[in-house]
Amino acid sequence: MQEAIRKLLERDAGEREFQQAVREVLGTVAPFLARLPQPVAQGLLERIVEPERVVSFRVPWVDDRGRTCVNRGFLVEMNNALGPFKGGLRFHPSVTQSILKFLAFQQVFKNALTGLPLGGGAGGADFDPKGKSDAEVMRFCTAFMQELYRHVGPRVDIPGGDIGVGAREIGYLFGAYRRLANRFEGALTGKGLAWGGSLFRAEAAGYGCVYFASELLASRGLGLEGQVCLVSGSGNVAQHTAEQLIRSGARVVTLSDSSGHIYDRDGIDGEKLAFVKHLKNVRRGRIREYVEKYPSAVYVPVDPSLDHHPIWSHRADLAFPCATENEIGEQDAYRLINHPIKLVCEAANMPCTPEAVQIFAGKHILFAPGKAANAGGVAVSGLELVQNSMRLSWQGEEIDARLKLLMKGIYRTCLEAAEAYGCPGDLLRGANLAAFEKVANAMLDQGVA
Ligand code: NDP
Ligand code: 2IT
Repeated sequence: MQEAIRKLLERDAGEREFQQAVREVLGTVAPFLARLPQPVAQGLLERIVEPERVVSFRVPWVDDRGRTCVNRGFLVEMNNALGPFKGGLRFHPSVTQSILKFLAFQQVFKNALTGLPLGGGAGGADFDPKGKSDAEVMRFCTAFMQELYRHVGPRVDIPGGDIGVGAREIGYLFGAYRRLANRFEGALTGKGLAWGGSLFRAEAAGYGCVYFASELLASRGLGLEGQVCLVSGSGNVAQHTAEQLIRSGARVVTLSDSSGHIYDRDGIDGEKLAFVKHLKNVRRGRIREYVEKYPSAVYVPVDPSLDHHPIWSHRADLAFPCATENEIGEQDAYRLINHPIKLVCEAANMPCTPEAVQIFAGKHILFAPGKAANAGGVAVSGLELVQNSMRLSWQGEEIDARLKLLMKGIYRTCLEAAEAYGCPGDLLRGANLAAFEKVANAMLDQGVA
């Protein structure tokens, strides 16, 4: 199988993140493929790693000093066998085609697990919203949408948020879409509540992760109460993961951004989290300011000379990586298993390297794979679309109840697939096999399309 995957990816040489994501999924689906005649399986694999469409475009805009800036925008439409393309938009200087292909590939299988009729995609640009004025961000979003509007729409491709794309950016993008398309329709998710957004969309990815982790812990007779938790990041997913952990009686002791992390041994409570939300979402400041406000906490700046990330060295029971891909490497995993950590829940997309995942598996650490655990975000995006089509909005309690049910359902789906394919308890294989089976069967039903 490894050789077959290598051959499949020959054309994508240099796309490191995409290759990593493909290997992770295809490396586990041999038991499903073995049921198909060899030529059918081969044709399926060749189609599944090839995006339906990749659009790359110039995004020219003018900064506050009157200078012309040019960024590179992308839209990756990976697979629409189950429904219209859907995935996040990422604005970050590190964005490349490889990163968006990895996100889009993962999204295909994540969306399949939600049970909603959604295909998978992703988009974004190498634009850095950090340090830009609101007016600059708006000009960039307007310029980005000048190309994107040709490709998106409620029946075609419906992007939502991801790193660097939150409520502000979705607002500017939607404003531009509405004017360019001359239609008011659900072409984006994560919208404001007054103009087609859904209650609980902002909370969904983080809350959903905690609901998933809670199911997994319960299977071992454990609960969240009193558990010491490491949370990385301080953006949308980290804030809401921390919020739901705190509500569940767990003790969150870390948060981070790309410059460093804070460690608060007393625990981050509701009031401290409200400070972080204001710092990050309104003042757009840095996490180091936490220790100016709460001096008993410590701040540790990033040290690029280290072979590990010190945030994972603090003793804890549970780890929730909520920042970005590959933030838990081999050396971090060794530290985590020594605590010993009881559970690692991937709230970000692909935050654990393949080596780290192997180390956790070797020690039978409970492991919640991102495509299952963080699917609550896109699932509530799916519910936002349903509300838009029906031209109504549901109450918050109704959506939270649906989110809980969805996360329970995803957990059960992974567990049952793992059981059916002879790897009981292995949620990563279970998630991949259940999702791959669903997407593959839809593709086979629809012929060579
Ligand atoms: P945000 O932009 O709101 O927050 C991202 C956080 O991660 C920030 O604290 C940021 O720090 C940090 N970060 C970003 N890039 C890096 C990096 N290269 N190195 C270190 N830290 C970094 O994004 P989200 O919270 O929305 O997304 C976080 C993760 O969750 C991503 O993997 C995303 O794909 C995934 N995800 C998001 C969903 C959503 O609905 N938004 C749903 C499911 C998954 P800084 O401010 O310094 O950049
Ligand atoms: O990774 C993800 O699932 C997201 N960034 C959410 C995408 C969405 O369409 O809501």
